[in-house]
Amino acid sequence: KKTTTAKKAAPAPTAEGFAVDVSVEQFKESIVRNLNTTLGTDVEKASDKAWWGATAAAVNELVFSRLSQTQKTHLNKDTRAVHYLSLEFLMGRLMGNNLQSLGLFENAAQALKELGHEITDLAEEEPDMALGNGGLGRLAACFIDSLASLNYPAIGYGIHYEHGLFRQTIQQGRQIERPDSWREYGNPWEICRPESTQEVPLFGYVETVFENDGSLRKVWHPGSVIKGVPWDIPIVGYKGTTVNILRLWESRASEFFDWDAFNAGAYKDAQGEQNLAETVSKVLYPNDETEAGKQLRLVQQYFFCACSLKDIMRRYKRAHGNDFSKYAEQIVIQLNDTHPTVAIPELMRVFMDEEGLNWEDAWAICQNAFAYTNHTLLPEALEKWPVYLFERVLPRHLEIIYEINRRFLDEVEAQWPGDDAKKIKLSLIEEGAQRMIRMGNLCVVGSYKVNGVAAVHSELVKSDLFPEFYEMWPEKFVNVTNGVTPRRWLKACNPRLSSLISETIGSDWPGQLDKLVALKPYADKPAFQKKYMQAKRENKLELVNTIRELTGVEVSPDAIFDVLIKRLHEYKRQHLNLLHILALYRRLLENPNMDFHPMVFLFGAKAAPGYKLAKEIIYAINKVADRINNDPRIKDKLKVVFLPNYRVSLAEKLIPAADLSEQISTAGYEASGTGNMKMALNGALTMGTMDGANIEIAEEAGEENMFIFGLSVDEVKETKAKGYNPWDYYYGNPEIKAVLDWLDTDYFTPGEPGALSAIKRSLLDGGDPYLVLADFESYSEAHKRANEMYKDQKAWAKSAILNTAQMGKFTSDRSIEDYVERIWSLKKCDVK
Ligand code: OX2
Repeated sequence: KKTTTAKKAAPAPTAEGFAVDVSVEQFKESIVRNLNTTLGTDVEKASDKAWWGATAAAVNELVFSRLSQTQKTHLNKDTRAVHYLSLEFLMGRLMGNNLQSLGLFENAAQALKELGHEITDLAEEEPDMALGNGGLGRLAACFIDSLASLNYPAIGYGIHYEHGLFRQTIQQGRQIERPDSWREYGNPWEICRPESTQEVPLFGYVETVFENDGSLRKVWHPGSVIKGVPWDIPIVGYKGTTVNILRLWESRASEFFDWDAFNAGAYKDAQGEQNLAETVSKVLYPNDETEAGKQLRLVQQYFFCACSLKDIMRRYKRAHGNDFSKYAEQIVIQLNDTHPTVAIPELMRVFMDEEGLNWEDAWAICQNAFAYTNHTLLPEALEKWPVYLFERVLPRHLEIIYEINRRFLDEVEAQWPGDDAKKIKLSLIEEGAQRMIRMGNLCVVGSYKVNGVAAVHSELVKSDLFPEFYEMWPEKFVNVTNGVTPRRWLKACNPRLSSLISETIGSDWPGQLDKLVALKPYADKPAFQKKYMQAKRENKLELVNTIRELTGVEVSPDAIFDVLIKRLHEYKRQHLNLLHILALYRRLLENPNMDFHPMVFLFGAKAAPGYKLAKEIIYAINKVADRINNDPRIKDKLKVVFLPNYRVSLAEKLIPAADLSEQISTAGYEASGTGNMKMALNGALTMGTMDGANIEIAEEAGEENMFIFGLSVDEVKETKAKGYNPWDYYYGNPEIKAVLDWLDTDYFTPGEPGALSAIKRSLLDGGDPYLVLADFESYSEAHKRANEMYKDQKAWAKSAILNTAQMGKFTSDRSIEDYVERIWSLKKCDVK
């Protein structure tokens, strides 16, 4: 019998502590064998897609045995585990990351080379797994990577969307959304587990049953039942010992759901339910930081929470039977934003209606099992559900929420006797023409910890968002500053810099990012500076090619690459950058010999399909880009590029090539940011406001190695309190007036004057809610400092190196250790 690579390799960890050691020859053998036996093709006729698939299969041979081993170990040791509930996991591609985690990237690349293929080319065959919108979803992906890398028992729960975030194309400057079909041709990384299918009830009514002993019992008679089928994605920890899973639920029609309706002749109703069942996991809501407010979204939320809680319960009962006294000791459920809040009343329902616990016991367990992460203070993102929707979709949960509220308002009364205004403000139910359930309040009441995602944000959560809750339960509120996985965001995406770092200070930094401080002494060594800047330049050269392929625009690697990549939102102020570009253009037109180092402004951003102004900003960027890039008068000094379809795999190309990292949100609005960390780690200097994690980046990297500008959080509040008037800036600063008036002409949209006016209107008539004009001048000054500094390549190199050297804090491994210490109390569990 043939032995597989996995069987040969499993017992042989490498000297550096990687779990498996696979030689180039073994890898070749495995790829070719999988080409034949898994892909059903051969070396002569295989397509690139097949080669990629065979390589993935070869990786899986190594991963699956570790996966079973991990699950066995966790079961036997019956360890406490974290269950990370998130409606979004923005995973990107998995091949590079899995190979890096196994320590096999070089051998795999060499094996493929000897078989006639470049691993970087084959990598392009993998579609991004874009099951998230932006920072919140990508954070979840970094966290499950770190949990596995640190050997913590953990599972991620989410939805197996058929379509992830839309694919963006740009036509005549405008964003067009196209469906994303990431698993059209199958996905080798996921395993279907039909044996763990769950059923989810929906709709219907609640019956009150009077028992003989005088007590009441509630019985929910659902109107329909849908099925949740789990798909598991193995999450390979760095060095490959722990392989946790991400479990994503796919909705299907249940076998029994429609029989009653069907037999009664209500074929159409039955069909309707079939449709619902299949629609639930069809598509990710493309909103970032905006509440969707649609029934289907509520059903999505309940669907994955109910499936996940049943899955957790099944595992719990296997070890503890019906003794729930250990539940909160063994299980912590982290709510990634308010999206999974309905898990709180669902767990209450399960304990009371299905397991027969009384309210007090059930509530005590719940309150010790849930913890909640807040990611934003934006009012439009704070979820509220109309009571009537709950009544229709989840009638039993509504009753439970009312009872939670009744008991909670008694506590409010005890704290502030007779203060009805407090009760109105804190109630889980917002009264009004349309009564609403406040999901944020429910989270705070039902969780034992509430955290913000950067120091300043966590303070604002206490002082501005939930001040009374903070007064009631001060110890509930903690901070955990975000982080990013250095495996993906440095080691895998920037091999040039990674090799240089490893040659210089050793190769254990991907698992212990603090070690990067050892680079500090090299920051002013000319020889190291040269190598560091050489790596940056080669990354830029590669990006120059990507830009040409994607947009046809030709840019020079000698220019400063200024990168602004994130979801499009007014508070992130892409339009501040755009106005400044217009100002530069104007200055250059007036004085083409102006002392100015050439710049390339790179943008990547998707706008929510219904967010009009965001789409207008994308249009304006593209129109301004057209005009500037084709203006021979200023030609080589300024280029503007909007890269279509920004996503994880594109970020991996932009970040290593960035010189300047634009982090220019209105202070107080960007909870943390994580792109800021990724770019600083890769040696870009931050152009930023004192907002979110920028503040902590400045503490680590030193303000002198950044370009800080703009109003602070307090100044923003003061400015608004005083009554901010954008017209003062319009009339007070001729340059601001000139660039805004430019938008009303047809200079950028020939024959169509005013096609870009929406931006000007939002800033003047709209009141400029994000203080773009207030920060313009200070932004422009900061850019002058950056441009000046770039001319001194040594000074620039030194600052860039000091950024890389001092980003150790921002590994998601540190974030996870903070969660463990402040919230989760997990123990590491070694998998042998
Ligand atoms: C984002 C926040 O906007 C961003 O600042 C943060 O870094 C990220 O979450 C991860 O914590 N949707 N996305 C976010 O918040 C919400 C809501």
